[in-house]
Amino acid sequence: MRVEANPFAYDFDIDTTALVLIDMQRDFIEPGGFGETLGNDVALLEAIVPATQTMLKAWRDAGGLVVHTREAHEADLSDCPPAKLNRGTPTHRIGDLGPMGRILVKGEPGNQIVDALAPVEGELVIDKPGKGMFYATGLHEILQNRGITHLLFGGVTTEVCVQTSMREANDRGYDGLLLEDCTESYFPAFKAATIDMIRAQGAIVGWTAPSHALLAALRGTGSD
Ligand code: TIU
Repeated sequence: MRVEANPFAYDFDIDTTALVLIDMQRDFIEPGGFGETLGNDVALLEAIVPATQTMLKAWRDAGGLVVHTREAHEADLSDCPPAKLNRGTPTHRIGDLGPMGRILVKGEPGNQIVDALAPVEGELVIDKPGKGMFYATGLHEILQNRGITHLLFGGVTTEVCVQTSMREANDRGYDGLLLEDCTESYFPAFKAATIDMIRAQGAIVGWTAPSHALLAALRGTGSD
């Protein structure tokens, strides 16, 4: 299957490709979570939910593997290094009690994936203590065991957890494609810069494409 992508066409087989949705959790997308405690306007991020939902449905219908990640820490914060815990001047720190429970803590209401994109049986849900999806998660081994070589990325935020995960994936030998309208940042300029730098220098980190290009490929109306 071929997607019209940048900087050039992206070829993949559904059987060896996973759709990865990074951290589409209430902590980043809804008021009262980690994103807002850092001083961000979370309204921008909610806007990508409909396009991401359409993509998720099409990928499920095509029979592709779905991976959801959450940025999530143990209740005792034993997996949260002081360097992460103490960074900046948020109104609430990781582990503090906010309106949606303890910030970025496993099992809390704010740590759940938004309802519109909730995982279904058979999909992978990976809790990650870092920004990247491979650090301390075992995900590489899981994907290798399933023969996955290609990863389609959506999620938040573009320049933090999504970009870190794409770079980690690139270094592990995956071909990654970022779905441009299924990712968002609190800073539009950072999103634009991230898309530019991913596909620069002949896809140095990977490819990017609007979701309609992937949908067209799945419908068989793409270029191949
Ligand atoms: N702060 C910010 O932009 N992002 C994060 O802290 N985590 C993710 O991107 N998921």
